[in-house]
Amino acid sequence: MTQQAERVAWLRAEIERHNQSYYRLDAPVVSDAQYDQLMRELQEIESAHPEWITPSSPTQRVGAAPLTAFGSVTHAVPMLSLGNAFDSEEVEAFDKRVADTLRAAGKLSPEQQVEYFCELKLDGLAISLRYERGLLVQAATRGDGQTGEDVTVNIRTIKSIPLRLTGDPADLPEVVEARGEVFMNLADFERLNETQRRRGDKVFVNPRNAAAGSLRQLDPRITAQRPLRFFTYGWGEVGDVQRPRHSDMLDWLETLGLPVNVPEHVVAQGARELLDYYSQVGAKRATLPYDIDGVVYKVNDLAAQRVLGFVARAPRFAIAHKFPAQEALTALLDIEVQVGRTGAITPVARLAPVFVGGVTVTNATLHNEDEILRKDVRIGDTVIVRRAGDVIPEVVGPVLEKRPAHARMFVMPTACPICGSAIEKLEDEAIARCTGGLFCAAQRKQSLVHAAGRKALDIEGLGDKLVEQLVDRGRIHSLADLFGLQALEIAGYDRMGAKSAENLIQAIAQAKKPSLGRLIFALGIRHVGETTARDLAVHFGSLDKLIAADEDALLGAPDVGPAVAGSIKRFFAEPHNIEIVRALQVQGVEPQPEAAARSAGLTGKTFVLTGTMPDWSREEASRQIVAAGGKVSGSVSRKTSFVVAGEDAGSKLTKAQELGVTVIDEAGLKQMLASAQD
Ligand code: D41
Repeated sequence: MTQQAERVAWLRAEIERHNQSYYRLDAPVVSDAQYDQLMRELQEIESAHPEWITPSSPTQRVGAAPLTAFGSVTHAVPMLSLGNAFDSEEVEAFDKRVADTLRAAGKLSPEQQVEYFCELKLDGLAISLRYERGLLVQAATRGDGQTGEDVTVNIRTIKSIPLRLTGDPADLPEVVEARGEVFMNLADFERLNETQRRRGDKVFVNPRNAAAGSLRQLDPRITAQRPLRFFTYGWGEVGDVQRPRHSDMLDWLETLGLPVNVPEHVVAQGARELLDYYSQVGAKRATLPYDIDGVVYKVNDLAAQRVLGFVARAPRFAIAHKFPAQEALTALLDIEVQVGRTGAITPVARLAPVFVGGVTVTNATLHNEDEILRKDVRIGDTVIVRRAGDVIPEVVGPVLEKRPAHARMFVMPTACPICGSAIEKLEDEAIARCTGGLFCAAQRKQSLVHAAGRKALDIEGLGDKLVEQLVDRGRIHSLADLFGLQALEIAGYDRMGAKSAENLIQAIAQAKKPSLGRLIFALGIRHVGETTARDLAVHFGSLDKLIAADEDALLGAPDVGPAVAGSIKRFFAEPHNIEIVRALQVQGVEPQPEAAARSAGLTGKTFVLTGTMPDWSREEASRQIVAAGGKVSGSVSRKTSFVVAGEDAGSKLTKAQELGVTVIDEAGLKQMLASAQD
């Protein structure tokens, strides 16, 4: 070899080594500038000696010339599909089936549990990589499992995928096929969409579509600019390489330089440990840098896998345990507008009912007019609906391929659909507002619902349905009227028996002595949240002093700036609002002094405790939560704010995962309690 050819070989190895440390190990060892320097040098030599360029040179990752179509590839070993389990019973049934079969075949003793290998189920695209004599020669999509598309030139641009396997090709089988998932990290996806938006290019609805779209590019130079990643979870042809377990095979593939998601892998014995893995992964799902749609369990012993075999195209030795789907497709029937407490007009999508995230969704928010335009959502479209955790379902975007000819654009009404007042949109605000104020029944209702809320007067049993009836019947015009209600008159309302009417009147009576902060918050002054309300209560000491405060006095309160001060001033300048305050006093509402030290703490938060915590008994943890204003409940529901899970947490933890309730541990709870005292 000439000196220059040697230099080329060294540069290529060096650059690939840096690609690996950067993209696969997330641990760069050189600066970007040093890396660019090496790359430039290699490019210069290659342009002087084009005959030296090989497909596995790192310079080729920038993308070859565009294709006119993808070729097709027949997989040497078919790419299987995976069966699904949607709940713990199905996982238990899977484990039982596996154990029974293995015991019948004499591969498992009666007292032995089946050993499984647990992986995350990445939400990307399945790809097969073919290496011959250590060099990447072909990459194909899964397709129908038998035949896929040739995406080799695109796959070469993914820097975490080695173009050449580690080690001496003489020690490798002639052919090594690695299978895995191509995906995009969430942060990279956001960044990509940001760029797309800026350039006026197509915005992707989710990382999966972005990964698929990027890989399906006929122009690899575009793919090269897309932040794709890869994790190996299986293999096809591997010559005569034999290892006893799935985990050993992945270890081997990793030694060849293929990316394997080692930190997330767990070996488990029996169904119980599979469900533990599911719970643990569910608990940290939101903190993972990429989307997953479940976990995968695989019988670890490869001889046992062979005994189990396949049904149709799916192996009997593996199953995907899916998280409740957070996205679904449905028809957008109409877009209506809702009027909020402060008059904010929110467009709401009326949807054909669809099951997503564990519940049936018929409405989803579209946030505001600009958002509808930006997403290009039209009435009649098939849309993607997302429901993550306990947040309000939202319309992610339309499926353009399915847009019918009659799809029509949304037009923001110019008058409030409830009170007929003008709808206004200020220059610098995205939100349109009804100008009707408390003249608008919708705003009146929302204000009452707000005032009755947990963080305000906390009137149990006074929800939006009841408020709706009270306002529609003209029984209540303002917050003060609430305190004049009689049990008898509401006992006949929808869903109101004599007993619940009694309870409600009692709850209203109890609300006559709120802390001053809660009362201020209940008034619903714009920009005055619960913390500001409490600060104002502590600072001014009485409602009359707050009402009398001029701008300067308001600005003297903690964390009150011009926007908040102006808003308070305007609120009390409105005679109608002063009337409400006076009427409240007439009804006997007496705010109690705000204890300075008391903080909102965990008020309004409900906790469920499960498992054994390292330091605290459950009783001690309960005591701490209640002391900080929180509630402790025995069972998990959608209303649960947090599940505190210790060692050996069981079904409550699983339930929390299924409902998307946030799970924390004792340390997390302690942290929350500490910050609640600030
Ligand atoms: O992460 C994944 N999406 C994933 C997919 C995974 N971790 N393991 C998988 N294992 C298999 C078998 C057991 C058949 C080798 C899979 C898939 N298959 C798969 N992906 C798409 C179809 C099948």
